[in-house]
Amino acid sequence: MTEPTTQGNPDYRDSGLVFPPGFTFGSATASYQVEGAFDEDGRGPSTWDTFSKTPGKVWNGDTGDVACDHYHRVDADLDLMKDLGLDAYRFSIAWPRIQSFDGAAGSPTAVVNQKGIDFYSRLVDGLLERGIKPVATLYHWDLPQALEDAGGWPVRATVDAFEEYASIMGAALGDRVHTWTTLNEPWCSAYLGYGQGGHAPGRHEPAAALAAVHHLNLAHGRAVSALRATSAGSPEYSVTLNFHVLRGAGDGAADAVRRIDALANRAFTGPMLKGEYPADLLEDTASVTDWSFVQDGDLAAIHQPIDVLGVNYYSTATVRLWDGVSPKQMNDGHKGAAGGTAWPGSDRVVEFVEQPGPYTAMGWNIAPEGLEELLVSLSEQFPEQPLMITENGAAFDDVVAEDGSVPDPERLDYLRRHFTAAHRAMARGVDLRGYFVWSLLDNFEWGYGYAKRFGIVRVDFDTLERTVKNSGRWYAELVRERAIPD
Ligand code: IFM
Repeated sequence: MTEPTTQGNPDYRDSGLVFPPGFTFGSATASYQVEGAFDEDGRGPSTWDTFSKTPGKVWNGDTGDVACDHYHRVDADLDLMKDLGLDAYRFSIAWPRIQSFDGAAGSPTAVVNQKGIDFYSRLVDGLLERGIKPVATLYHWDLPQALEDAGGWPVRATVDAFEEYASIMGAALGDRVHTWTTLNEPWCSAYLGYGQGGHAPGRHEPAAALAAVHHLNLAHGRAVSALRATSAGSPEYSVTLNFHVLRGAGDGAADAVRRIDALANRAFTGPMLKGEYPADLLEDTASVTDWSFVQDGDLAAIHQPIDVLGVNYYSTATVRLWDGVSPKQMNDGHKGAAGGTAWPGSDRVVEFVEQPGPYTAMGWNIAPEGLEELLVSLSEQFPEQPLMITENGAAFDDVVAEDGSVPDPERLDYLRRHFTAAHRAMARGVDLRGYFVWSLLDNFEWGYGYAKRFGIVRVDFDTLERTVKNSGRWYAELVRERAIPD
């Protein structure tokens, strides 16, 4: 891959660029990553509690038991958001706080936990009091363990349970939430959770991963309908996908890209935005599953109109056809304690090639032009669909200065370049409604535990003290000026 096109381009400038009125500047977190209070006020166990407490699954044995202690520090965190001037806050709801599950494994029965609802109700009210729009995600990976014990996302009953959960949340918060997001990154839930195994529940079952893809798609569609039926206000509806921006290499590059694009991107945009699975996806995976879990009426149920499509973007990937002989490369940014494949049907066909740097602390290549390219491509594929960047940001090894400040020039530069890329996409006609920086706080970064820091606010995990990093100050200035600062 070449150096980012935003560098060395005489027409390029990265400061002073003005965003339109009404553009939403936000920041995001997720329940298991920040809340802590893992066993308080009726919260039951999730798959991530189980997974993180299984030796060898998460770096250093870290868990989300305490995380940023956001559950107890919510008021101070809300004040922090106000100080930063955020227009919107994207958070997720921990399903295991909302329903507790009883009964034998295989047939769990759910009881509503009012204390869990009360927590999110207070959060939403606290946001509104401070003039911050609540953007609520129903599912950011913390599946109640009882539902996993009954089969998890590969079984259809989980979709029924999710629909019920969506109705509960619609009735509880649908009068105040600004935007509902059904799922965060179903690619990770399905393929990393059930195929590759680097995420909870850590299974290595390629056919189950594809069944999970379908049931997550169906859960999205049925949740949109359930939320619409129960929300008393007039919220917007969305889903967040982590798109893979792909480059091809070698002979057959186009085929390698097509295969991974089908699994990673079109497996979700096809049913959600067009009401169909791509024919090539079904062909590529025919040796793994016959897709008989797709029932009559499912595609219509999945294909619900949404107000914004949430786009998560971090880096690009390069793929090529594997020759079947050389040691296989799988540098797809999702290594770790895994063992299975995230690419059912293509794992013996395609390999991922090391990306040229520079890299973030995750080892992900920094490629702002990929964001511009992705936004333009989505807008060409789905011209009527407004877009929202629901995550973009970077982990770096921050150093605290002697005066206690946190200068993080690499993160600041990363954000500047990606905001510039988004602005360029808008100048090319993309209907981009907003941008959420990942993340508000340093937090539990899944398999990497607390070793990777994405926050624009530092969290000292010994004292839980928060310190706005220089990138956070820079972002506050961007939000205030509605233009990219110098
Ligand atoms: O921390 C995650 C988040 O939970 C989902 N999107 C990617 C982020 C960085 O890995």
